[in-house]
Amino acid sequence: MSRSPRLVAVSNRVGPVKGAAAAGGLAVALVGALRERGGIWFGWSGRTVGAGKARLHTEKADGITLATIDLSQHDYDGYYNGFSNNCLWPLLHFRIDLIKFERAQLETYWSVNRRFAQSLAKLLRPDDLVWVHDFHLLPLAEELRRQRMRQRIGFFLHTPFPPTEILSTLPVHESLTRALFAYDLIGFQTEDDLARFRDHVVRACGGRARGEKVSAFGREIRVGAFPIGIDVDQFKRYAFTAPGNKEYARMRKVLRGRDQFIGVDRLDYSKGLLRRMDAFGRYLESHPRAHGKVILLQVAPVSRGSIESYRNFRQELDREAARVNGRFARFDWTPVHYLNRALPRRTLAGLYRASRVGIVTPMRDGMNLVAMEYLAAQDAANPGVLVLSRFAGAAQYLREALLVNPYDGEETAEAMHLAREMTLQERRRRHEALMRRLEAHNVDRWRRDFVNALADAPAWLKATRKKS
Ligand code: ADQ
Repeated sequence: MSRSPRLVAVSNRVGPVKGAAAAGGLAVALVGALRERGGIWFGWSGRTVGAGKARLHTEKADGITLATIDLSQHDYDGYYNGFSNNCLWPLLHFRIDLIKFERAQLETYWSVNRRFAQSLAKLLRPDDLVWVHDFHLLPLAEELRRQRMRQRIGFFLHTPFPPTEILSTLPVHESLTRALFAYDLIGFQTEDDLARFRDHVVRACGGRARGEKVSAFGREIRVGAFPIGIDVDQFKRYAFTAPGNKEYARMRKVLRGRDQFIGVDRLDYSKGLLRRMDAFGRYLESHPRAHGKVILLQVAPVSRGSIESYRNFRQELDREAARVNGRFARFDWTPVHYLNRALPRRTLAGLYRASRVGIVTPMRDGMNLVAMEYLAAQDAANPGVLVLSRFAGAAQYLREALLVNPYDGEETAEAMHLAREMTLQERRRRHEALMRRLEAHNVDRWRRDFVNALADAPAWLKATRKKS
């Protein structure tokens, strides 16, 4: 048994342990870290039950304890669909126009966080390191402190952090920011997100920010940028061994020499799918020689389908894809292939590999793992080209991609053209540089850097005493 402190990961959903590799990104990273330290993964069970019937379940899998609690339908609606996805998600992606703020939902959000804290507190040991993930759980540390928990607690935000002017539109921004100061370490995806957090603390909360130390509300905490990455070797393997290899060969056969552009995104308005369709239409408009020779494969599984803004968005996208096809299709060529389905990761890897261009054009994104997966799946001897939005966190690291402003349809269309025409030499030069960056920022480094920084953060009691 390792002598280092035990790690306790907390996220809205608890991912599979056995099939973690298949589930991808976060599950792989967390399971690796939890196995190393014999830890607990805590979160919602994914089940909704009658009010008063919620239970804590624990099970062991591969040396990791999975601890989950149920939620009532009312709690799920208020906490998950309501405040998390109808208010915080658009806010964090700079979409004030889509925010639906309801005090009753905020209360449910907070009470679910309290319930999480009460159940989790019973499982914690004094020297555990607690690592909380994402915007569903902003007040969790504050609620754990109420339960007299003194452990080191870190928080990682997977989404962007918005400018203070946007955040301040949320009526309760101050109590949420105050709650963040119950953590000992807060991690962001990029330096820009970190800078916006610092700015918010100074300008909206009267706090101070000096390097990695930020203070406000009578407490000093540590902050940092910890860019998430992927397991590069694993994804390469997926693309070049069965069944990914087989999917690749099958796709090539189906394509019959045509070039494929690929987009893979949850069906979410932040991913820029509407403007991407429009840009592809513009590309076809201005490059008639591409007709019959290029297709756009857009894989977009339905996400958060019970929320109205998502349903509306899906209808608009259906219309936009149909518009481009209606305008340009011929009896022997359909330019847009559009699937609303999740695919196994190995299949995805084969499809990425078979695609000449990867199109990743979110309007705003915390990082974007698809951009990295596309690169890792390329054949280094004859790689495809990544077209990447400047507003994805990944653009701060993947500088050799063709960077575009997704609000500029003409620029995006032109990048599609440049990507398809790029010489082999140029493609290889860019791909080589990008792979070096991917390897430097792989997912192991992300979780090691975060967990080490959390272990080094001053303990709760010490930090509080110093202030008083
Ligand atoms: P997401 O918004 O979900 O993640 P992203 O980073 O692109 O966005 O990750 C999506 C993952 O889902 C990828 O691993 C991708 O392969 C997978 N996926 C997408 N479509 C799929 C399909 N049709 N079938 C199977 N798998 C599919 C949030 C933030 C991001 C941040 C990540 C990680 O919004 O900004 O990069 O967390 O921190």
